[in-house]
Amino acid sequence: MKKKSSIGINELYQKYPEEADKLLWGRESNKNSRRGFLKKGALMFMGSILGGKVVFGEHMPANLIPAGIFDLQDGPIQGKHPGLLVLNDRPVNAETPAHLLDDFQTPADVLFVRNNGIPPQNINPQSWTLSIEGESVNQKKTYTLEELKSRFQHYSYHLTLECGGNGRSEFNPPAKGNQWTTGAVGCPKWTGVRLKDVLNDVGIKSDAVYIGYYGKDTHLSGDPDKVVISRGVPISKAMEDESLIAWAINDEELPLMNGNPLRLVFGGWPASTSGKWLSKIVVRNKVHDGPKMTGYSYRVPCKPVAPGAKVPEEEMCIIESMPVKSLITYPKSGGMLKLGRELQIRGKAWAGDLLVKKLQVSIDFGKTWQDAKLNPPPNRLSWQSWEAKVKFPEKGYFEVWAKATDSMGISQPMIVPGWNPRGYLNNACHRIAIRVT
Ligand SMILES: Nc1nc2c(c(=O)[nH]1)N[C@H]1C(S)=C(S)[C@@H](COP(=O)(O)O)O[C@H]1N2
Ligand SMILES: [Mo]
Repeated sequence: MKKKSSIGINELYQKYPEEADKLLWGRESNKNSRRGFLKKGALMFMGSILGGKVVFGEHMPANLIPAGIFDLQDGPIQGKHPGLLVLNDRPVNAETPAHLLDDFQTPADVLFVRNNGIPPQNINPQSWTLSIEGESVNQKKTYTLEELKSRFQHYSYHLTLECGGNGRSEFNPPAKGNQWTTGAVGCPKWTGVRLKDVLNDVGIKSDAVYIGYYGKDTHLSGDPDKVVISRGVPISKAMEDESLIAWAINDEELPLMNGNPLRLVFGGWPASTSGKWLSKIVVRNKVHDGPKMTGYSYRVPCKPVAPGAKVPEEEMCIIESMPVKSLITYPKSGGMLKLGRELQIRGKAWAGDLLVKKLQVSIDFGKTWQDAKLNPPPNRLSWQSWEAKVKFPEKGYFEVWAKATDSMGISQPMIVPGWNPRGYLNNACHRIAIRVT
């Protein structure tokens, strides 16, 4: 059975109406009764939640959810925006519709969630520790969260976090896994300490080639000894200025679902490298080999293959920097516009370790392109905002397409690129529908 705390109020009422009433109203009711027999105390308690006396409370049927409760809810996922699209609820996976990514700094409650296991319960930041160990450290060292915050300088960076499988739903033949459309991406401001400062404080050996992370989430099987996911990055990426051990998003503590109280953030690389609920980092003298680091996980064929091809394991390569990509975040797809009026368009563009140097839009399915105004990023590895104005020549159905080009001159493809067995790295152009009337 599902944990009740992990389901929404509607589902709770459908599955456990009596218990739900008890939870909400503070005492038991009878399925067919009204709430009239509830004690005054329960009604007053409910009133305090709803912001006023429930005037005709005694007439309200039992097992009916007060409508005002919905306004108080933060959606089906703890601490997250109700507009997220839930792809899976065990483990929790939810993506962000493009129009909710219009802020330059992605709000914490809007950032997508990709869990491979079950987030830890009852987190106590006071007793949280991070250990640095592995064959390539001189000596294991453990820091409390407080020590990390007090002993090292704090840095904030806008860092783009994108799941390697973002866009997977478009591959054909289909790839198994979360069927992300466009929303497994975001770019909040992250605050923490530099991973390199901590690694230098511990002292790493000259044979170090990779780091790997371990988090406090638990395996879906319930086996406490089974590691959910343990990935990492080469030591060169770990030692970059922007590689953070972070405890804050947009100056607030991390949402539980995004790794509270501590996580890694490697901007521009598959977000699977950014370990959540971080409790241990290992410094390795070889490529890290934790769960989901090997085999077909987060790897693509080293050389392009035909769609549906069987690829031997040894011909799969680890994904590093993510490819150039963009989103149209305003307007929302499906809007209408009066003929003759100009349409304001806005969006974001990012390119892994690189800069985006050009953003173009098209209203004729890519036949012609018009340059958008592209803004510089506030720091390396941040996405960039862009805006454009377009005019439509006549009434009818149009699509607006956006195409970004990186500093190496590589552009987004207009259709789904490079099929691969697990459906990673789809950076095809984003498009929205507009009806001109
Ligand atoms: N401990 C832990 N870290 C993790 C994961 C996880 O399941 N457990 N998922 C990874 C994957 S695959 C992605 S895409 C990102 C998602 O980060 P977010 O949920 O904060 O958006 O976290 C990564 N870090
Ligand atoms: Mo991911």
